[in-house]
Amino acid sequence: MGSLCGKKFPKEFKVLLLGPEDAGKTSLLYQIKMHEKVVTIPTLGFNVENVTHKKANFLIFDLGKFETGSPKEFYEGTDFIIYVVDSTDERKLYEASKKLSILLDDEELKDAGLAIAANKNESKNALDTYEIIERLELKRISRNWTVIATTGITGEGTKEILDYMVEYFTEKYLKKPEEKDVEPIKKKINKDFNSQKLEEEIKEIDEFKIMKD
Ligand SMILES: Nc1nc2c(ncn2[C@@H]2O[C@H](COP(=O)(O)OP(=O)(O)OP(=O)(O)O)[C@@H](O)[C@H]2O)c(=O)[nH]1
Ligand SMILES: [Mg+2]
Repeated sequence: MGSLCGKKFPKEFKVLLLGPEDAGKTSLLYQIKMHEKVVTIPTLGFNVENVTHKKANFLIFDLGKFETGSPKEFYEGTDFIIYVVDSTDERKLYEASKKLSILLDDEELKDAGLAIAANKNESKNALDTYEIIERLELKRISRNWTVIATTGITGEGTKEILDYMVEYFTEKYLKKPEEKDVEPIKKKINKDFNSQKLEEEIKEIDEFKIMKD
């Protein structure tokens, strides 16, 4: 990390909080922003907050229901998607999986990073992370992803989401290929269930290192 000292992120990152109704998007937004549980009502339109974490600036949009217009109007220039699901609602997870796959096929979102917030994790009915991966068919997704268990009531998991985004943007914008830290990424695969794509990238980096040696 030493060589990254003093390097600045090139811009403010646009982040979308998306996911089925009632999953806890607004609760998570205000846990991220204020570390507080707010009383929410179903969001009509959107909420937006800016958040700084480890010198990275994020503009986070929480997209609700639109009576006119569409959340798609917000997709342009998106750097990262936090896809929030209710880990206790098995029926909605099936629907969430279909919606996620449509979202990821959208041309405007093709370069965006992805974290799944498995929310309402404190509930005794919550599915565990492995089950969320299965239900959302995440192994079929051809971009990097992570699943982080969250709780909109206490804010558990929100720091991990911010840390993951900083790590993702550091890899994407601040590190040269030869500076990439292979070991920590490998550990993260075990810990956070990152995707096959990341494993392939690591293989490429390993091959690059062998060629260099
Ligand atoms: N048990 C539990 N309830 C939660 C959690 N997060 C949010 N809730 C509750 O779930 C309900 C919906 O939360 P919101 O944050 O409004 O959800 P949303 O995704 O923004 O909903 P829409 O704006 O309607 O799409 C509220 O009653 C919240 O208090 C959580 O982690 N655990
Ligand atoms: Mg809302």
